[in-house]
Amino acid sequence: MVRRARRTVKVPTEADFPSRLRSAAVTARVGMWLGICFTICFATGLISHYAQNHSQPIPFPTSPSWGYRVTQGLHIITGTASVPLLLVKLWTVYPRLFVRPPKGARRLLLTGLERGSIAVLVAGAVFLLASGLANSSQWYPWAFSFRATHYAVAWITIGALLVHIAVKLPIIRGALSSDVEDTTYDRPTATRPGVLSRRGLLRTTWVAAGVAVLATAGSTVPILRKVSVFGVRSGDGPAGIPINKSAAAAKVAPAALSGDYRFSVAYGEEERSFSRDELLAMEQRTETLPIACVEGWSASGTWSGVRVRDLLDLVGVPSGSDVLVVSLQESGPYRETILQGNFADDDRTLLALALEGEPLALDHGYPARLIAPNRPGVLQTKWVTRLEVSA
Ligand SMILES: Nc1nc2c(c(=O)[nH]1)N[C@H]1C(S)=C(S)[C@@H](COP(=O)(O)O)O[C@H]1N2
Ligand SMILES: [Mo]
Repeated sequence: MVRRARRTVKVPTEADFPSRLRSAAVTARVGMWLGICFTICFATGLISHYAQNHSQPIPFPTSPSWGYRVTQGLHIITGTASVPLLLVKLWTVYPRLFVRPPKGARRLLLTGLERGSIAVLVAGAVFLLASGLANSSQWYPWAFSFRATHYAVAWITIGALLVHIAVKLPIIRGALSSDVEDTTYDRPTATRPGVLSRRGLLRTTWVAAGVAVLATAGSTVPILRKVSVFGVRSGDGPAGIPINKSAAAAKVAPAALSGDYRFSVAYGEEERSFSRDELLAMEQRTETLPIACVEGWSASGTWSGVRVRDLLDLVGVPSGSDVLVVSLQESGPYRETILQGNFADDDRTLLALALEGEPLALDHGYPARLIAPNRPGVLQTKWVTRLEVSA
């Protein structure tokens, strides 16, 4: 029998990380930009969450029509830029994990609380960025509701971030107000010169964040499309507008192409029904409005069709009423949506029948789709068959 040699596992100590690049002078600078990105991402995330709520005690505005396009574009761009910033920041502070806990119950407790809040912050940030990136590449490998979970974790993370900034404020201020080469806030054992200078590391970090931004922004900013390797769906699709869910994926093709298609508008018992040709015979309006997907891409189109308010007037729907928009889709979370009263009453809100002068493509919502200004893409219901208001 061969006796296994006993192996000793050596837990590293912070002295095992001697690079002077791992300094609070670097951490604070990267952290400041990470904080700015996180704040913009949080604020635009709150806007997006509110815009998707069914009930909006303060009505979400319908103007400017491109508002959601900008806020959601910023959300995805700042989120993506945060990935390299977070990685570099974690790299610079990583050795601190191996600092031996202090003696004495009080100091141990304080250190425990501080590390606990950092653990929450790091776990929250990693979750938000990873789930957000997966979502923007249309990959949903989880069972929970993305929106509810991402929203809840965002609040926890922003809380932990505020605690973290408050605790570190003296170091942050000291480090930011002195030169990046200053060693006041360095660990005593971090003295070995790095492969880069500190300025070199910072410059590389900004470039990495810039590349991440350019690679994402093309989903929203047309001139950047060519460089946007992450903007998977930019620019393709009929009339230059990407397709989110195809008619085949939504299993609506037979119903959408059937000669039996009818569109109806109902207010209580009052109801009117139309074929697509009858809709085309009504007064047609044209509006240029963007589709801005929550996943970050957006594109502007010129839509023609019947004004939703004109349709509601046919059955006497009072102004300000919320409208249920029903699609031909038999299942799926976006089968039906609520069109809030102020959106239903806006003159630019259409039941679109055409895009860029051509009949709507099946994948863009043929025979008819909703298009409203400043509305999250996910609520721009395709394959619409009914507008309904309860009396
Ligand atoms: N019925 C129905 N409408 C829908 C969807 C859907 O899954 N089902 N997806 C929505 C989403 S998430 C977006 S971003 C837009 C995209 O519209 P497009 O595919 O015409 O670009 O359609 C919306 N309308
Ligand atoms: Mo979307």
